[in-house]
Amino acid sequence: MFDKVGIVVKAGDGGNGIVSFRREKFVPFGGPDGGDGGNGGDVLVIADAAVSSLKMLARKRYYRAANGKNGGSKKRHGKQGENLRLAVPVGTVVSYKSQIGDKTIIADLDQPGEQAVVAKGGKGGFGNTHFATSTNQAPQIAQKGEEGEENSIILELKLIADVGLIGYPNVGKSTLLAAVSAAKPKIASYPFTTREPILGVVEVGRLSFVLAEIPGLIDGAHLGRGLGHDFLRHIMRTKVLIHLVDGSSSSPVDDMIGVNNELSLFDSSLAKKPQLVAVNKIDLPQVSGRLAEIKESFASIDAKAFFVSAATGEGVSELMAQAMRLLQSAAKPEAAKIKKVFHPKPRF
Ligand SMILES: Nc1nc2c(ncn2[C@@H]2O[C@H](COP(=O)(O)OP(=O)(O)OP(=O)(O)O)[C@@H](O)[C@H]2O)c(=O)[nH]1
Ligand SMILES: [Mg+2]
Repeated sequence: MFDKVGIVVKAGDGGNGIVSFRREKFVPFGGPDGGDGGNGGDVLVIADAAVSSLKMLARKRYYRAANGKNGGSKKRHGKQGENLRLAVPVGTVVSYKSQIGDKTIIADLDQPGEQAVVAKGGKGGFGNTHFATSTNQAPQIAQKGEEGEENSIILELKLIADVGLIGYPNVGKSTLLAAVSAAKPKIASYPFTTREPILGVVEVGRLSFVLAEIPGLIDGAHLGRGLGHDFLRHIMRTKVLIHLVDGSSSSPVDDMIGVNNELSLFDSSLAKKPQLVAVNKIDLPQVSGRLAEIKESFASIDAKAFFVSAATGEGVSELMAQAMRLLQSAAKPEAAKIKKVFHPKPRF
């Protein structure tokens, strides 16, 4: 898999400025005319819809942009070093890697054409023309070009899921994902078992969609609490959400509202995503004994919930079928956006 690639990028060094003096017939003391060096080329990462994987970039470890050329006499500027553009798939996240291995995200290239400078080219040095003063009209100094930046970067391709599986910790997201797909997430009776989004392919008849467990959503997630922020960005890309709540909680409906609040605090468009709510763990007697009451509490806020048991599979296939239908209708407006082009026939 090439969904993560680490490379080193080096921007071009700036060209040197030079020391030079005008030499003309009949001008005994020509002034300084040393030109400036050209800037070194930058290294950029650019999202390209025609690129589908990071495989090509993984072939090399070191990438460098061209150096700037030195300045010339007669105040000639050195040529700029050409930028190096590395094309990556849309949906690539770019981070710097520090020497101790820490990662800092610098760009999330979501849209075709979006780009990020990952190493800045060095500035060209000044030629001696810049150093002439009233007392020193024949400066013998010029500036060296700056070195171009060198950085270790990590490129990660975010796998884009169609459906996000959200909910507070420990509600049974992993259990549900394991029940409907071949994914094998760790399941345990304590919160934060899942620490990174996990994907699985769900088959519904002849169709399928990619379901992602989004872990770590707690109150304050929009502020970065829990495993918060990073994962909320993942949900931005999904088209439909399955919102799982624990039927054995004191108030499943309040849990749903709590998580939804976090979503809208993070980004109002998240709260508007089509969402299916499912009350889980209905196999437990303390849950099955109060189904009517839970149903009533959802109805009182005009919400409808599915009732499922990820453990026994009850109600699960209906939930997935509904997610598939919702996904199909969510995908339709995209198709309608394609404009028809009419080519009028030429008249003779
Ligand atoms: N009885 C019962 N227990 C369930 C059901 N679904 C999940 N559980 C249990 O609930 C606990 C949490 O399940 P997980 O699937 O790990 O929950 P999660 O939402 O993925 O939790 P985190 O990843 O830790 O946030 C585990 O002990 C599961 O066995 C269910 O339908 N019925
Ligand atoms: Mg989990």
